[in-house]
Amino acid sequence: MAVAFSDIPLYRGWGAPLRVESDIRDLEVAQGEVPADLNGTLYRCGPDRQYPPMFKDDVFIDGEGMAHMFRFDNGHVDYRSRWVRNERFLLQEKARRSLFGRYRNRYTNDPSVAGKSMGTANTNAVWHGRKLLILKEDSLPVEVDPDTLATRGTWDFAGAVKAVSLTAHPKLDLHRNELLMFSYQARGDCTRDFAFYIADAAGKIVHEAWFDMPYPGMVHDFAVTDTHIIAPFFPLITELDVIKSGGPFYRWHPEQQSHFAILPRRGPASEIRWFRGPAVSAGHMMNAYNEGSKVHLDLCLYRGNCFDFFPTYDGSPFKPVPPLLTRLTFDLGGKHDGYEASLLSQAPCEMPKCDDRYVGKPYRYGYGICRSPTAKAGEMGFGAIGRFDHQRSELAAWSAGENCGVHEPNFVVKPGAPEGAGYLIVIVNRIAENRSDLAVLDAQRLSDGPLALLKLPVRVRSTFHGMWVPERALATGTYLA
Ligand code: V55
Ligand code: FE
Repeated sequence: MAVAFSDIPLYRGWGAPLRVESDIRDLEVAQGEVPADLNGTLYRCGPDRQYPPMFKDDVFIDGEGMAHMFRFDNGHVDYRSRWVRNERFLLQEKARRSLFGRYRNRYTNDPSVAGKSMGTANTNAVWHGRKLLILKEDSLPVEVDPDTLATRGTWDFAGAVKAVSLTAHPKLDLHRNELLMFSYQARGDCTRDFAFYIADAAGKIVHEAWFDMPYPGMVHDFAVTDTHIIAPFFPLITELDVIKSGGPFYRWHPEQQSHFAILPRRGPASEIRWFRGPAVSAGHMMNAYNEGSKVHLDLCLYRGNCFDFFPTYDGSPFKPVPPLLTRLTFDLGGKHDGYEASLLSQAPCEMPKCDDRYVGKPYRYGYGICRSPTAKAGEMGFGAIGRFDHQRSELAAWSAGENCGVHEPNFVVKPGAPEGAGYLIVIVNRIAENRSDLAVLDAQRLSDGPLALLKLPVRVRSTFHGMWVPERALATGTYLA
């Protein structure tokens, strides 16, 4: 069977499968200078189609994982990308075609791969416990070599994780050197099990708590405060009869409620407080923190379904809604199960981040991809990097330019520096030129433009998430001194 991708918008232009692994020593410095104190590695991960999908309309989040790294070494930057060679990749490589069907729907797979992992390892990368883990929420992490990106294999935390999957959005507590993680549908497709895990600095599982979700939905991200974790449940729901008949893994159920479980970080599931509200959704959380008995959760909230490719259960049409940075406030001291919502900015934004030292703490600055200030009315135009100043309710932004896109920005902590003093590193899509740049921005002076712009001769197909790992953290396994 000849390898040919269908000519649909998903695979045209910037979306065209790349399928190339790159090694570039010494990226060209097109503008400015790489800061001398920037030594370490930016790891990123995204989807790229290994072979044409079995169902041509399959969703873009189902591409096989490609890991990318930019290593900064005394003003030099080297780039490398590698496929994540997990079980699915190797099976398909041998067969020279796709063997896995619709996104997460094992009932649509080729019979030859019955019982094999569908994991695509395409969403995020985290360095913890001296391991670089590539993550996808439908399966267990895959360990790769932090210098070469060579795949080492699946990691189940030395057998301690019994859940069948782990989130692609764990939270790193840089102060306690802990990795906080969860699994949803943790005993398999359509199960209501939620499992929360904490791994210590050595990567040993030191705490777990299991509880039932209100429905077997999608839990893409969660949030932590210094004392609690917040697990959100939005009504994008998996239904066994639907997937058995070859349908989508999730359908939007606006007639259901949103639920939030708040429990002490090390507490048993019996200490959960539940809060409820109307059907909303969110992919990503910016941060959360405590204020007395209150818990604040800042997230990019869609007042409706955030995924146009997961249909409404009753066939009613998708209604696009913008992601708006919103603060939800839950009162653990009160008796009712509602919460308050307040808008933090009018500007749509996604891929929210904060200074990693402030995860779970009161914080002033958040970052993300936002609508370019130069975007024309009516167009979404997510081509800018923004810094939200919650204290002054101000948004500072840098737009990458006309017909350019930006990936999630990663914050570089300057040890000992006050909150927000550091760099943001961002991959830029130069769409007209079909190639990418890497921009280094001063996080406190975004509108001045990049301190350094590194030029790639190739396209870095859009990535979802990643992290900056300082050289010191790669050597010691810990982040703060
Ligand atoms: C999301 C992303 C995924 C996924 C499920 O952004 C949800 C939300 C990158 O893959 O599998
Ligand atoms: Fe995500």
